[in-house]
Amino acid sequence: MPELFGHTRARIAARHALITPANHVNSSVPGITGATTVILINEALGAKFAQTLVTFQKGGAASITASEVQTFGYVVSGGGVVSVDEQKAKVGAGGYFYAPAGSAWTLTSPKAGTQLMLFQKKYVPLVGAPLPKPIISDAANVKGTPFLGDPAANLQVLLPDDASFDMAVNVFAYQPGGHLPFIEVHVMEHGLVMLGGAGVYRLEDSWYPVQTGDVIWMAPYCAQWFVAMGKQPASYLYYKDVNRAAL
Ligand code: UGY
Ligand code: MN
Repeated sequence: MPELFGHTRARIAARHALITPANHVNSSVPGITGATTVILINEALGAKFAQTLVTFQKGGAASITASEVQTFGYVVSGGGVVSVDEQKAKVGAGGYFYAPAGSAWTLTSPKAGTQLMLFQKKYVPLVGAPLPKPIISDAANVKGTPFLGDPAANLQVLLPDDASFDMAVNVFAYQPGGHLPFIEVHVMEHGLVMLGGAGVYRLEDSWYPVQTGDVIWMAPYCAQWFVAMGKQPASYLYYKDVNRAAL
């Protein structure tokens, strides 16, 4: 989908946004060196979380100190060594980690061009629920399930389905023609990146052609629907807030 000179597929609306790789502008972020960092979604947009893409050069590193912020990181491409507190492991594409609030994390020895997608949110504790524990894992080891029984829409839930967690991150993979079964309208907010393939995303009353690398923000109650198009399967990684009281 080449863009015409002076045109963009990006759209920043009050309750949703689409940002394409052609729109990226880097920020300098404390703790990240030898890398380009693009803050794709944060409070400036109206979101209650941040979604950031880090692309490492050889010799680059991320070293983030403990705070009230929890971090989920997903290796979109390349690989490196991740540590969260005392845990340490090599991760490749599809590898991911979860650093709870109060835990420090690092990514070191990245292959040149490694892309790491981060979802970060201030942790909201729940009385009676223990703090979540650090995780380093791989999406390849997470069993998917047909979404609402549809084998053309496969859902992998990467974090434990447990009340300790106030965020979820999932991978949704669709066969060509596969689609969300209905137009969702819900209180949960989403941040999303297309991992592969292409399709059409409905956001409120607009329909957007989307492809690999595109990022979407959906505010709470943003009407949403997706259909995968083309000859290849399409997949996206997405964040949502979960497990906390309505009031
Ligand atoms: O988990 C979800 O709300 C998911 N079905 N939403 C989405 O894919 N846009
Ligand atoms: Mn949804």
